Amino acid sequence: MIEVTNALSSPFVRKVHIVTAMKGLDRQVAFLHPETDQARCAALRAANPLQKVPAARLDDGTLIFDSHVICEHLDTLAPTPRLFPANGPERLRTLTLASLADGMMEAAVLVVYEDRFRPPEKRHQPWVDKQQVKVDQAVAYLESHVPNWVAHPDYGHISLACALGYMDLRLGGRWRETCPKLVAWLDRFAAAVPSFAATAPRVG
Ligand SMILES: N[C@@H](CCC(=O)N[C@@H](CS)C(=O)NCC(=O)O)C(=O)O
Repeated sequence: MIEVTNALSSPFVRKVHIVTAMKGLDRQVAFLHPETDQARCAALRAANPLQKVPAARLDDGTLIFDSHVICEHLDTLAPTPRLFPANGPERLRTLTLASLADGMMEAAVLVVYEDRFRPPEKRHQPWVDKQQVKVDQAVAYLESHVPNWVAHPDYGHISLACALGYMDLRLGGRWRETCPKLVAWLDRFAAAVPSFAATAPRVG
């Protein structure tokens, strides 16, 4: 059984949940619950020198991270649907979209952490604004380059959906005001991938 650190509102963990569901791997992947599996969860998280979630332990004890590596490994465990295209332009497109989405999530997480971990007198608004600009530029770019899929969404699309879901949760969904095409895209994604709704983040 592959063990994965869970977190109720992490968009990076959500990617792993969605890939697990799309690949039909629910019996091979166990998500450690942050409350009921507290000790195992903490140990697995601590085993990652970066102390971030998600991290995963494979059957043979191998520790792997981060969300990209875990998702790419899961993709090899069942043949369909193929979520990481083989080498070539398709793969580059998928990975670049996923990197853009990861960058949006990282910037948004930093905005959240500024509030959560820094005392009010030490907060530096220009730095927060700089992270927000990254998010704003990314959604503006995506609104004019709306990604598409042929047979089914792939890892890049999954990553983008999780990034937009996190903007809804933590940044008040403001991207929706300026990005009608992206809003429609997310609705299409949700209709194509039922595990997106099933993994809607809980505040925590
Ligand atoms: N590049 C990592 C990012 C993971 C990440 O930033 N996770 C956040 C939770 S959403 C975390 O563990 N933060 C704790 C920390 O930064 O110390 C991935 O794709 O898994």
